[in-house]
Amino acid sequence: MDEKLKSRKISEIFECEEGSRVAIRGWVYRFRDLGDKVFLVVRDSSGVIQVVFEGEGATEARLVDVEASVFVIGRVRSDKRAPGGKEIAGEAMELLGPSHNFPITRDISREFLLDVRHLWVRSRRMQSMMKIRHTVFGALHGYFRENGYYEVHAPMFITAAVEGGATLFPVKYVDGSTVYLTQSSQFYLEALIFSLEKVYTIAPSFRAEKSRTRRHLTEFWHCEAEVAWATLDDIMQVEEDLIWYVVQKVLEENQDELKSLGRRLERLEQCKPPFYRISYDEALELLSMKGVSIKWGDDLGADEERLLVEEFDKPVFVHRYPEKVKAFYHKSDPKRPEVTLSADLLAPEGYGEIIGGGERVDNLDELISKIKKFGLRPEDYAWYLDLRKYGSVPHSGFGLGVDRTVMWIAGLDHITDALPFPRTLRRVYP
Ligand code: NSS
Repeated sequence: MDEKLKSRKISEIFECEEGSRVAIRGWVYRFRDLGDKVFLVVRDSSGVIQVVFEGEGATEARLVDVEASVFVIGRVRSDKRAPGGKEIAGEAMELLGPSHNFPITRDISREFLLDVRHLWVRSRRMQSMMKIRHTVFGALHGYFRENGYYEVHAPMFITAAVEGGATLFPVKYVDGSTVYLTQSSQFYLEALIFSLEKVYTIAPSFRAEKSRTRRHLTEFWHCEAEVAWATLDDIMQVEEDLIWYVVQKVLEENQDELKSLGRRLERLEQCKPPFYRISYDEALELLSMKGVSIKWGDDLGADEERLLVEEFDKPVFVHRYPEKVKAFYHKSDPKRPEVTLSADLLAPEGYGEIIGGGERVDNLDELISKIKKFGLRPEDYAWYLDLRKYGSVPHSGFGLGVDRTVMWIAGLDHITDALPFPRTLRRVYP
């Protein structure tokens, strides 16, 4: 083999002049032996290209199988029939890592593809999703850093529930005590605004979700922000700016991936702020016009959210949920104490909630009475209560489910398709 010929990314080969001698390395995506000719479709992280071996050269090429890794040398040739209009006329091939009976063939049932996820991540679909996911994470960091937020980190081991005890994951700690995996970094972010004022974090959160749905993981990526002095209106503004920033970045950087996933770009292009804002009461009215009656005070589930978002062509905030459906830390609306200064952001096209947030209780006595009202013990929240004893300020924040956001932006059917190695009720492998 010609050691001096440096291998190039497959995407670069399409830019090369016809007749250029090139080398690539990658994996065999498809393989076809027509006797006198052997066709290999080779893929790398940047794309796929067809390589055709004839005569002598075909002997070595015949040894490969799907997903073998190869080093190929050949000349660039234009061919209208080849995907991308160019192919490589193969001259030499080195088999680097053989592959036999790659298990993903015809059986592509959901469960099977989850069992072999460590191999399915090589697929075009997963590669496109992961490239979009990469852009989403980068854009989240980009937005916050451009807008004066400090990135902070909170612990994963915690001692008291943020989002209710039902979904807490107990862990036996080194000293024999029981601690829990965090459901949200919110309380730590609240502590940090007294130092840095505007903070954010992107970290895993854990919930022992007992039900199997299209949108629940037991371990998900949570992007949370907290802002000193901010009101509910201020924080909704931040959320819509952030979402639009992320959507624009994906539209700029991932056209090919969106198209390969069959995503309709115009549905994303129209997600320009301002987003719609409706109150919980208005949401109930809308639902009742659609023939669904929800008792005032009950939460909106996935089905109700799906019905609601049918009415909107871009994301919609539902604000001022009743006190009892939102966690204890939500501040009551002074004009209507039975509702909270909370808002969920629902994504269009049936996706539903991707963000939950709002204004926090900042008064000590009010917080203690809310904790008790929810059947919790103030002593479990001692340090959190301290934040209301020393220079308390009004503040608001939110948590965005990154996997759900990727699911919506990429137009996926199931949250487990929005990350490479999902964790759900029944799955912790591979
Ligand atoms: O429960 S949340 O609605 N809110 C909180 O955890 C707040 N403590 C966040 C904050 O204000 N700092 O969760 C926020 C988002 C929610 O809208 C979903 O998009 C996502 O987190 N989320 C999930 N994604 C995937 N799987 C599960 N189980 C899940 N639970 C919440």
